[in-house]
Amino acid sequence: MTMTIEPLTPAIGAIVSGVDLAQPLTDEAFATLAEALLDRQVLFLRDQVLTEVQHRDFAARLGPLHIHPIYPRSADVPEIMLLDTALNDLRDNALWHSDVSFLERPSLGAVLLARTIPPLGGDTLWASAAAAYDALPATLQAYLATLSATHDIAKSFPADRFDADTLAAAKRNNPPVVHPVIRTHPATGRKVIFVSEGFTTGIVGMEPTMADPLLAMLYTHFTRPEFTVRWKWRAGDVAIWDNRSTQHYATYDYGAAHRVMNRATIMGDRPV
Ligand SMILES: O=C(O)CCC(=O)C(=O)O
Ligand SMILES: [Fe+2]
Repeated sequence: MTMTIEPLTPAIGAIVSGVDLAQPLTDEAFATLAEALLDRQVLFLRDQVLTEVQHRDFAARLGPLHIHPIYPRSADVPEIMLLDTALNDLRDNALWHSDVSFLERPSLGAVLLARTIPPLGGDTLWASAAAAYDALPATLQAYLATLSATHDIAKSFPADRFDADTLAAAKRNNPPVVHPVIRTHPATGRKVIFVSEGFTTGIVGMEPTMADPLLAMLYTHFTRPEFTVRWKWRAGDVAIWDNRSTQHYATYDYGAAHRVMNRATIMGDRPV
C-alpha cells in the first residue's frame, strides 16, 4: 500500500490513505505518519477496522498510554477510554480544550476511533494553537510569554454529571496545576497558545476582572475558522491529533442519538 497525505486546510489537518492501522506499520511508514502528525497536527484515516488491542498497540507506538481518572474504560483493555453517550453525558466535550491539561504532564496526543455515529451531527473540530500564535502581534506574543495559567480538572467535570466518589477522588489526586500560557512544542519548536476553555481557571497573579477577558480574547482568536478544521465522522474513522499544538471541540447537536468513540491517550511532557 502507498501512503498518501492530503492536507485539508493551510493551517491544520490531513487525510491519510493507504494505511491499515490493524497491521503493525513498518518503521518507515510509522516515521512518515509521525512526521505528518507534527506537520498537520491532526490526521484522519477512513475505514479502519480495529480491535481494542490493535487500537491500543498502534497508539502505544507514539508513547506510553494514560488511563483517564474519570471516564469509563474498556473492561478488557483499560487504556481504551469509552466516550459513549449511553454511559455519560458528553456535553462537556463541547467546548474547546486540550485533553488532560490538568495534569502536570498533559498528553502528547490521542488516537480516537469512531464506533457509532449519529445519522447527522456530532462533528469534531480542531484548531491549530500554533497557527493562532503565529498570527498574534509580536508585542502580544512577547507579553503572553511572561504569563502562566492555572488548569483545573474540576472545570470540565461538573458534579451533577459524574459519579460523586469518582469525581472526589479525581479532584483529590489532581490538584490544580500551573502551565505557561505560551508553550514551545518539544518536537517542532513552534510556539503554541496553551490555555483553554476546558480547564484554564485563571492567570497567575492577575485578578479575574483582567484575566477572564484576556483568556476570552485568546479563545476567540484561536478558534477563528482560518485556524480550524471540522471533521464529519463515519464509523471506522480514526483521528490522531497532537494535543500540544491543537485544541478540539466535540459538537453536541445530535440530541438523544447514540454516539460511541474509543480513545487511547498518549502521555506527554511538562509544558515549557
Ligand atoms: O467525541 C469526540 O469527537 C471527541 C471528544 C474529545 O474531546 C476527546 O476524545 O478528547
Ligand atoms: Fe478531548
